[in-house]
Amino acid sequence: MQLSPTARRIAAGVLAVLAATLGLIVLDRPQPASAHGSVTDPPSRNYGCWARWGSDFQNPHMADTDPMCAQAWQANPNTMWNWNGLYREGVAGNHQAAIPDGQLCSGGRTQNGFYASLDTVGPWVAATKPNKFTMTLTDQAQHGADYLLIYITKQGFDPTTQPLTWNSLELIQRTGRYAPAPMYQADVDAGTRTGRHVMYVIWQASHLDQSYYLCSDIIFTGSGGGSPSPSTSASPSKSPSASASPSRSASPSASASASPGPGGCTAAYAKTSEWAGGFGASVTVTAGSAGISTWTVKMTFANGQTVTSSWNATLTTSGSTVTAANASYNGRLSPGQSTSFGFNGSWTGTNNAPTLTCTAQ
Ligand SMILES: [Cu+2]
Repeated sequence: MQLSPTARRIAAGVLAVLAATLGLIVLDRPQPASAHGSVTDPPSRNYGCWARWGSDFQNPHMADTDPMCAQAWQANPNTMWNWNGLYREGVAGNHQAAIPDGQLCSGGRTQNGFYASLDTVGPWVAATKPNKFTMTLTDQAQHGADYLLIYITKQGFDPTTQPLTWNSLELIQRTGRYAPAPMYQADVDAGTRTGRHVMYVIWQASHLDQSYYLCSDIIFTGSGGGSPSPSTSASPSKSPSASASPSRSASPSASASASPGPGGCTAAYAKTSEWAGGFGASVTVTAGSAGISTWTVKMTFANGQTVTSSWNATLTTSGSTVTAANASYNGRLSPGQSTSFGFNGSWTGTNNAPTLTCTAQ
């Protein structure tokens, strides 16, 4: 049966009244672990902070290695715990009218500014991507999508020093509908952009007029696709806490190491940050000429490094070998498509890249 949005809202209202009469409480406001969604690859700002630090959010190293996450956790930890709840209702498609410049990443300070810290200008940790990449939106509630609007900042805009505005964005793509599913993907072509950018995704959910506003920070390698080029380097930027963090490495160093696995995938490793005793890394997994449905990346470390936290994959350690298995939402890749996972680790002495083996099915 096809109901108009209005009819659906009325029906939902009637159900809510009935439920209340029965003594039940019906809430669609953010509650910890409530089921909605966000862009998980490249990670949205608060999803990334949750993935990198959720199990370790009191780690003092966050302030010098990931200062934007540190300020967000300080402002309100619920911004991260509710990484999937950044939405407004009743916008009726008038997104630009509803959201003032400088407030794009918080959905116009939606929900009383619950997500306001995501608008803070500074060096957000960014995912390294080739210029053609696949973005993944995870929809834990399976709302479906009427459309996704995918914007990327114009070349020359610097998100580490300038507030995000509508005029700083270029609409790259408006997708069609997605039937309700645990995740939605879109192939994105960033053109000839290089360096640091923000991808801004508006997800118009289908169950009612609910729209999500999601900022993901990206460093484009300038390559057409596949593995990141080794010449990547982010423009180092001043951060409010940079002066207090002498050990913070100024720019990510990427070292590509591809190995054609028997199942048809390659993996490329990039160290994204390093500090005394710790480091962050991201690994890009690219399917070969045949599509794949699952992947595993075996990383063998020669210098005794250990993993302390990870995101977008499940990591298990056996001696000096760490095996990463895809998450539920990023195992399936069509030919040539890429996804990435990341981790934080500890090191002493030498911190060389691991050798990688990618296998897929
Ligand atoms: Cu929802």
